[in-house]
Amino acid sequence: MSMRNIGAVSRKVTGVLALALVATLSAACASSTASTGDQTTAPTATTIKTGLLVYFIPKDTQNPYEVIAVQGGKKAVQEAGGKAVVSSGTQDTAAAQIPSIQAAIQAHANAIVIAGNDPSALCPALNQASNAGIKIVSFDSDISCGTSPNHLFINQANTENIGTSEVDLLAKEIGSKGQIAILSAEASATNQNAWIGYMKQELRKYPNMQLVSTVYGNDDPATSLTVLQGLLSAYPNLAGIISPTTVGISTAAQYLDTHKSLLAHLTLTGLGLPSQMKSYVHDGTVKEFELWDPSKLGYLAGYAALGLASGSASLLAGSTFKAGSLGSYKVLAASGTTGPSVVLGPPTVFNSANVDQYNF
Ligand code: RAM
Repeated sequence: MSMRNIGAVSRKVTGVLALALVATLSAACASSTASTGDQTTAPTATTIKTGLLVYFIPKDTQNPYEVIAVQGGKKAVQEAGGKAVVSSGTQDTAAAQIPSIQAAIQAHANAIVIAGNDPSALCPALNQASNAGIKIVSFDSDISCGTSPNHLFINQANTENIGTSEVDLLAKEIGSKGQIAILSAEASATNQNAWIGYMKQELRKYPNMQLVSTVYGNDDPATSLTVLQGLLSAYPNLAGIISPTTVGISTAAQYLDTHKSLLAHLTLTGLGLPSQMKSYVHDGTVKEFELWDPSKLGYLAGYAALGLASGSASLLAGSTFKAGSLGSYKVLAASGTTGPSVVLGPPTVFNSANVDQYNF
């Protein structure tokens, strides 16, 4: 082989080696990002890292439901040797949550767990957080950002089941007939709107039940009371109200409790905290309502965030992760506008027979 050929071969070998080195390095980088970066591949770690910083951003800091949920989340983070910060506004708006997302970015948080007050308005800030390496988990009320950022939604129960079962509960109590209304929270809340969508679908089974109005109390007791009173004066013959919010149903129950003559024709049901509703169940103002344990929802969301930040959980459909004392949970495939999600479990129906057994 001539010197020129040797030179050519050696340049070729060097080139091949260089390519091999680049390939090896990029494979190494890929596998290191796969552990916490590329969340759509299977989990690469089996344990949760210690010292993780998780920001919990509930709908607001005052709603008792949200307070209980983030307490559950904090418990998960503390169990895993991490640090939890709870930050949000006092009103259920996306604008009030954005400063908390910015604070999480500034603090170099490992994960954000957020209940969306709006499906899309939070996306740019969350995308910025994701680009800074922060894992995004939504809980209670999802965000709808497509794949920017990729995120995992921790759903309290099957969305369709929550919506349809509330209509079925009311139908049972009012003999499937009469005018009904919905007392919701914020008009932009993804969870409320998804449930209301399924309520409307379920109402097709009850041709004699007529949905006459949906009003929004913004998860603020005073606003909820005002819109409730407006509803009652606009529809004096209302047969039923479904309030799929703990703030709305407790406000309405309190009002009906002091205006008992309305109970002659009006039935209230929806989603409520047993702790807020038990006295109204025992005095006959409300017969049945539903919910799940918000602290378990927050705890599960906390473990999802810890897992994503550690590489021991992923967005891959069918992958599983451990959620402390709740055991193992499976990631469900994206469907419709909902991305990968995890469901806590079926809701519980509360009535006079069981309402005292729950401490949330
Ligand atoms: C309210 C909030 C929350 C909802 C519960 C049932 O506290 O609107 O988002 O999940 O009710």
